Amino acid sequence: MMAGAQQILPVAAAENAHRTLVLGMGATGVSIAAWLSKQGRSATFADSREHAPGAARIRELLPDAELLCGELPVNLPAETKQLLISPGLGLDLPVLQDAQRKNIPVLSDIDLFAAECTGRIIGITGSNGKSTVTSLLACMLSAAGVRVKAGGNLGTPALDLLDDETEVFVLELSSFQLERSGDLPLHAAVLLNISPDHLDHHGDIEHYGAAKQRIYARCGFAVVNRDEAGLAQCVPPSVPQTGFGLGKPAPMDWGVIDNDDGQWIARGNFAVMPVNALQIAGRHNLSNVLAAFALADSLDVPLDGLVTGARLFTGLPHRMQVVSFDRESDVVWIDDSKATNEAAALASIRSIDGPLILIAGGDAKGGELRELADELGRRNAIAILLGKDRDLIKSRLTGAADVRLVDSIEAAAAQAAELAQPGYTVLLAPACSSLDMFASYAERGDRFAAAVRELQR
Ligand code: UMA
Ligand code: ADP
Repeated sequence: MMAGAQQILPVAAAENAHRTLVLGMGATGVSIAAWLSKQGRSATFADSREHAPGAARIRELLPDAELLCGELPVNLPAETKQLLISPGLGLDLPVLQDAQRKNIPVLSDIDLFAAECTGRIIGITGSNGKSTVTSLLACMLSAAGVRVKAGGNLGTPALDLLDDETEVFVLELSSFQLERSGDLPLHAAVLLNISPDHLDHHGDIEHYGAAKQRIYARCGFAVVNRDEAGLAQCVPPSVPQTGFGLGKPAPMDWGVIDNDDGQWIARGNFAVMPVNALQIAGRHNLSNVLAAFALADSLDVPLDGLVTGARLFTGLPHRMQVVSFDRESDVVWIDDSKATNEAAALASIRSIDGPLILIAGGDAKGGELRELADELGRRNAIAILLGKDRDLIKSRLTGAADVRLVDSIEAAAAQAAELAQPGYTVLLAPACSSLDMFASYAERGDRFAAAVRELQR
């Protein structure tokens, strides 16, 4: 049973240190420990990993907590009154079934956050663009004079953001977090897009989409991507909607209009800022900017401040980051290591003109990658593949692209340097997660950039 935030155990009812069971001792588990510690409470923590990354920190925060490392309990410890679950754990755990049998509420850190938060919460989900829209919106609101904090799946766990001064909390919410939370009381929310990702966990796109659309369940304002068919139907009928899309907008929506001096971001007919004033490139990023404006529209915030923030935003690392433009060889090297699924890689590939060498591969997470193969075939691109699913990708690409297999990101960069001709772009957009070979997408991107620098010495 996933419970709503109103069922959170009151502090007074939790005097017994071990009435709360927390599953997972990663970043979320540590944030829950810090939150419990501030309330003078404790808990039992469990993690299936022998060396759970947050165990030492939890021990510091809660010296009397019971820590179970190496396997998860099958049944709830006696007296357990609530169970808190981290996003990385599956929902098929026997202990969750035990909780359901015993009618014990199962909550996420986001439920705890929402129950305690005094500011307005804006929720952002989608298969791609979440981190960009979350950071961009925070940048825009900050430039407009709003006291704002951003976090959640972005990196800083939601509970670590809590304070009484912040007016707006912008939360990136993953499908895992939404699936493990009750109906969240969000001031405004957006589901940016849905494309296949994490299918190894969710089973199919329907279950994945169902988790994501939960973001709208209890929101005050729904922001809807008009360019993605079917998303408007995910919003409950009673919730007001503002739309955004890359075409000419309806009167209250956000979109793009053509003026004498080029394309402008517009609300209805009102031209707000020129598209060429943005520092982030590609149509997918223009869509992200429109989403951020539409979300900000739900707050009473001066528009010129928002425009300043949008102009200032230079993008996040490992998202279409130019790591080198070598004038001598006339080759551009781009790190888009955060393109961890097919749709993200396609958006990036399509924002680049001219001849292309794509470095891809890793863990495809159950993705099919057929559209990627078609696109590379159309582009007559060269594909350099690495990682766990390189053979799967190769089998999709056979005949469609010139394919090379390598064993490391350094070898991929070296191979690309050999093949690149003047005018080429070398793009790292793996369409896969990095975890089969790297600690994170960031490490993959950093190693790529270092290899490129090394080749140019
Ligand atoms: N794990 C175990 N056994 C356990 C608990 C966890 O093997 O008992 C594994 C999980 O399967 C997972 C890893 O440990 O592979 C981390 O899981 P976790 O629940 O402990 O994760 P946290 O460290 O708490 O980090 C989570 C988010 N991670 C996931 O959802 C996997 C972080 O998003 C998020 O920044 C953080 O909470 C704060 O909110 C990361 C992420 O990769 C960036 N998210 C996925 C994505 O963006 O695609 C969803
Ligand atoms: P997320 O947090 O959802 O993973 P990011 O903002 O970190 O999204 O962007 C990850 C990658 O997804 C980018 O590097 C880019 O390749 C792609 N991307 C970003 N925004 C979009 C979008 N609106 N539609 C499709 N792809 C996108």
